[in-house]
Amino acid sequence: MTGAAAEAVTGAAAGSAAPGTAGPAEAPAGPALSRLADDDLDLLLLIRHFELTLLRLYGRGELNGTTHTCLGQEYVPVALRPLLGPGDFVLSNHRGHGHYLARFGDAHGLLAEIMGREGAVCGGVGGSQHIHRDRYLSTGVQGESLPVAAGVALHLRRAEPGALACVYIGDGTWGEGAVYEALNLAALWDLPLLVVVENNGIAQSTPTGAHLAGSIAGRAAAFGIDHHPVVSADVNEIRPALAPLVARVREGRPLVAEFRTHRLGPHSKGDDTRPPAQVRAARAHDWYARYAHDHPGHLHPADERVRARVEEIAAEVAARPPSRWSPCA
Ligand SMILES: Cc1ncc(C[n+]2csc(CCOP(=O)(O)OP(=O)(O)O)c2C)c(N)n1
Ligand SMILES: [Mg+2]
Repeated sequence: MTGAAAEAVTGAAAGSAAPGTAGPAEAPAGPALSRLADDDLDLLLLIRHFELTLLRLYGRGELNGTTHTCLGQEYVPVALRPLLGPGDFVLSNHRGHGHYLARFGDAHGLLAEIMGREGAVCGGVGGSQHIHRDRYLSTGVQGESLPVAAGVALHLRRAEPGALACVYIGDGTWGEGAVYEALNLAALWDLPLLVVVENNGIAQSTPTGAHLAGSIAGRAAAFGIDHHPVVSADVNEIRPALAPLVARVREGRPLVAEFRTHRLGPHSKGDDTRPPAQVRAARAHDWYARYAHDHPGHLHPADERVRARVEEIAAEVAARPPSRWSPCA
């Protein structure tokens, strides 16, 4: 995604048009959002401004490699955050910055990792997609994480009962056969496995309807695994609904929690193949635009504060020397 595309998303958030983009968002879609706790709003905004900052840095040629932002999907890991404890494992994917920030709040370490600067969480060799820290692991290889998560869950069931493995996958990842081997074993062995599906209706450039026969609910049902659909973007609704189900996962009842969400930006940096009307429709679901509409007095001061903080972090990290990696570190 280019800097212009970052502006497009920013413009969408502010409800204004940006040149050469899909134009302004439609009127906010969905029911009114409830007022968030300050820490939830701050975390949502941290993820939002972190992602927007990345896109601006790419636009200015200050980052290498690729990146996939979770713009529009930030509320998923924020809703899950207090439901997961330090003894749980989180396995993330190519679109994982929000997952990491919800777990650790460590924008410095992640940005340093992506920019290859001192203080990088993986010494700068993991980049955007391959992060390992404590009980957190991400991979850019679709579907790779689910069998690993099942193995981790088996270990936890035996060695640390009450802990769980949480794995984030997208709708497109249901095309990987390894997903089904893992679900089969999770069901057979009563594994404490929480599969969080961020179904944003598209896999790179392929709409879900063109790559997924049947439904994710039906596929979970085929293994006798519980399926919980989430259509809301309201953290205060999602979290209490999920809490008892996550408690059951800890007792060895695997769960697929499917969030129907919306990708605001392109797949990665400049590769949005969606027609403009589809992009506008996705923007209309943006929690940020909706929250600005429903709670302007809460959003705007927090937004300014977090935006300034992320800018400071970006300037500070960019000024650091390059990261060094040592296999012995
Ligand atoms: C095994 C494998 N095949 C292909 C890719 C290239 N790829 C990266 S993300 C992606 C689409 C993923 O779609 P989805 O699971 O819906 O996640 P989303 O990007 O929508 O968050 C593809 C095809 C990959 N990373 N790994
Ligand atoms: Mg997808």
